[in-house]
Amino acid sequence: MALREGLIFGSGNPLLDISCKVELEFLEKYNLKSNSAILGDDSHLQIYEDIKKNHNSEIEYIPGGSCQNSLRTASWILKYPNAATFVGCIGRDHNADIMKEKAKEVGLYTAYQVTDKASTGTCAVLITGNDRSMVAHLAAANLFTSDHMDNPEIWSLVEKAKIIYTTGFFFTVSPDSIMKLARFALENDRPFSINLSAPFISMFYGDKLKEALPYVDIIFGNDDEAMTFSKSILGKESTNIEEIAKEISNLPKLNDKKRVVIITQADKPVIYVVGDKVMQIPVPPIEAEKIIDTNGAGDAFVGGFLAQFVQDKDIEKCIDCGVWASGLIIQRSGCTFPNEMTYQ
Ligand code: 26A
Repeated sequence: MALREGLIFGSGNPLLDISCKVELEFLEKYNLKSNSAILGDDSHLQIYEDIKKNHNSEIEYIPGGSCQNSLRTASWILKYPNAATFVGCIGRDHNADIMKEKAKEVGLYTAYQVTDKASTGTCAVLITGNDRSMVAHLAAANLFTSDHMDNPEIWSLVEKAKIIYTTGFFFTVSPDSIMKLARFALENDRPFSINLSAPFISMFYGDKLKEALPYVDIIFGNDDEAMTFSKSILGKESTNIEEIAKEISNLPKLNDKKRVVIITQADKPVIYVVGDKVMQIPVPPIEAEKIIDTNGAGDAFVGGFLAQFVQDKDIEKCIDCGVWASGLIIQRSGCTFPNEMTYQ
């Protein structure tokens, strides 16, 4: 399939990651789990000051935001300018400029909504060993409105897309824009894909997630998120990921295509379910010394998947590229890419 502009359309929270290695006591002070993502509240306002005071030399500023990471990864793999479009809301500030520049470097087209009412969102990424605890301060990202997509230039990119992707995280911001994309996808026979993103989405945004699910053709998540989904949405406590994935695949759907459910489990095999068909794809081991941080691993997996999907590759090939991309990203800080490598 020939590459072209606008193959992937994605919406999410554009965030600048402020990443730093911390001690476990630091997480305890703010009552944070070592491997999770949450929305920050007033009790987290001091985190940035605190890391600056204690770790100033080791702080890294990396473009982040889950969907934006996936689309930067897909763009970097495809190496075709503007093959993917990302929308989300930013402020008018230096952090926004850093993100724009980093997106442009890999050829991701960003059609940001810009607000004067808040600064660009940030995410504290607190690294302990191989784990990362993320506290998002959405700020401008929280002000995204679905009418941004009514701009004819942007809507034409939705219409052009071969696949539409959004994150569970975005349900905290703009469920109506998710539904707008979902309805378009259904009516125009375009695959609609989402990510479970974090346990708190199923726990606290379950109603919104349930409303979108009948439209979802491809759903990504990790084992933790699958288990929370089972407990909060299916009402069943279970640790059997294959069974949970099967149940998710078989939940009611508005078109007659079977829902594809893809659950990653860190270094354990990726579980991939279509209806009642369950498959496992092994993940090649990466030596512990080579792992820098796992920030962005799940996002890179999705990016690799999407990059192959839009080239009409079969699901196994899409997952293989996802595994390759996430393996690469954990050997680097955040979701950043080596220039010289390409996926074969
Ligand atoms: C609404 N929340 C909590 C979030 C996020 C988020 N992206 C969007 N919304 N919390 C963390 N992230 C991003 O996840 C990436 C790693 O998977 C971080 O910015 C980080 O780049």
